[in-house]
Amino acid sequence: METIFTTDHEGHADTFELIDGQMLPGFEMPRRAQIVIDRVRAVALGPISAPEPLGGAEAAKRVHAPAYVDFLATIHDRWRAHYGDRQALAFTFPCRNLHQKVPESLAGQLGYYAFDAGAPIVAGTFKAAVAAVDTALTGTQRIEGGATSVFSLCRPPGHHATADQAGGYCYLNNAAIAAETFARAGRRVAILDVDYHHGNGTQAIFYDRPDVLVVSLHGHPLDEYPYFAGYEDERGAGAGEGFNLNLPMRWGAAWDRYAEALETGCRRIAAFGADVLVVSLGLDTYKEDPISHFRLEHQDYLRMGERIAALRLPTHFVMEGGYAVEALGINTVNVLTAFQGA
Ligand code: OKP
Ligand code: ZN
Repeated sequence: METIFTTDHEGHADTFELIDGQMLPGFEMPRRAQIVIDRVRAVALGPISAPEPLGGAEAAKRVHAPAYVDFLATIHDRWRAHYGDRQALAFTFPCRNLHQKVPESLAGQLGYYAFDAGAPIVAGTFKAAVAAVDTALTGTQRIEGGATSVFSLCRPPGHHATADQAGGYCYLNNAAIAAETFARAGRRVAILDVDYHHGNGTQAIFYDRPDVLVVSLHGHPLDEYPYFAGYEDERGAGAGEGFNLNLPMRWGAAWDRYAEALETGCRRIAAFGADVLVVSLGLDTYKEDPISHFRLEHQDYLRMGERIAALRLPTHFVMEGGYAVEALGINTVNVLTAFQGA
């Protein structure tokens, strides 16, 4: 399996995030991608290629509001002119049910274009986010060219990003952009999101559409971030009703329970008749993950890769979360090697 990767993510670094009321160094750090690419090399998963320059900033507008992408492109320069070279972070959000104008101020725009204070923006954030989109678009091209699988090693992750809001370490929704690109090429696309957190951005982007199936396995919103989405009764809207499947699990889920949900999700994908699969590959379901509460073990990721392979679909793996950094390479590449060997 080919891996698409660039070091352009490295400028998205030295972030701080609010954890339980304290500002702490961000869990979503450059070393995550480094340890995964190291493991890809160590097991000789396959060739490693740089992304093609596919115009990720413009292509992102296939799923994102143009004004949101333009905001991301310019916000840190504007921020830096006032506050110096430190991170910009949303901290005030629109009130429910009030008419929302796009503010002119930095703080107002940061809040308008975010749903939480979990997506810090530093000088290198936009370059990294666009490189991640180019990575996912290059992966998509490989599948369109006939590859049966590809691994897009994107960083930062994307699945929380909505059409016009950053949040949860996410800015541009790499997997959604890949899926939309497949859909525009006439493919019948399913997205399987196995990240520990509900992919609220991906869900929202495709919620009213019957042509892209979204299946997500995640920590139950009663327990877990993003708290306001991910319930089982969110099944899609209008023409999209029945084309969103949420499979939430309460804290403590281990492989036995997880495997049942994965089986349900995979059967739905087969019934949908997908001809291409995008996997939002988050590894924060691991038992040692510092911000998560499932109990998967190294070898469970082999079973995950085998089950996904049994769908017999061209499969585009797109990197999402996973914060037990020292284990992240093994867990990620276990999914991929088992898929490849199946
Ligand atoms: C991004 B991805 C934990 C706070 C959680 C946000 C987590 C974002 C995860 N106390 N903060 O889905 O891996
Ligand atoms: Zn996650």
